[in-house]
Amino acid sequence: MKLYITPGSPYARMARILVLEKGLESRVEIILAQTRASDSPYYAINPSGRVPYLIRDHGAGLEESALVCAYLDHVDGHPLFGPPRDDEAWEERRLEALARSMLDGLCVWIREIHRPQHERSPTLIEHEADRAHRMADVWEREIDHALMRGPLNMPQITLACALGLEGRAPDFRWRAGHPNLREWFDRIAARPSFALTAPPSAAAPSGAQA
Ligand SMILES: N[C@@H](CCC(=O)N[C@@H](CS)C(=O)NCC(=O)O)C(=O)O
Repeated sequence: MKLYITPGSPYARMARILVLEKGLESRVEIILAQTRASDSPYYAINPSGRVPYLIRDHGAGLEESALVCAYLDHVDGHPLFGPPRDDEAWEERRLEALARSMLDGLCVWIREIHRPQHERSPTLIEHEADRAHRMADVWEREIDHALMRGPLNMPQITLACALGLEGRAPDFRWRAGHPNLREWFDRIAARPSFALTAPPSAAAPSGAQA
């Protein structure tokens, strides 16, 4: 299989974490894609131009981090990250959606602050900054949910990839006033699959944009 990524993409990072957690390194070739360039050769491979993009061994390519992660989890016939037991299924999906909501907003914010100054919208930046800080308050409470403290799952991976964007957005100061979240994040960030996929910090080239 071939997995197209950029080093700074939190969505691609989720797929890279799955590759490492599932021990699929020998089966998945990680390839750097050139995104956000008008004449990128990557568009001939994936016309949407987005990452992650997984080309299966004998099949069409897959887009969308949730689908790519689910495929990587199931490819060996021994899924580790779902589906959860019936009574937990909706709770897990609720938490994953909450984490993804934060992640999606952060990516909009980070893209905006990486634009040339004259193209940036202060209104959008303020809107996304406020959203991110509200979501950090929500997660300070939710982080004690049993599913966030139990075995690794997609809500945990998604939230950690969102919080891990702190180095890409200097004003995303979620640590202050959120001691539970800080303790949780620092523990999960030390896991080898997270440490090995940490995004480059703010001054990275455009290929590392969120
Ligand atoms: N909903 C998609 C989002 C993927 C996405 O937006 N990836 C960004 C990088 S963080 C990208 O490839 N951007 C390139 C572009 O928009 O052309 C997913 O979950 O995979």
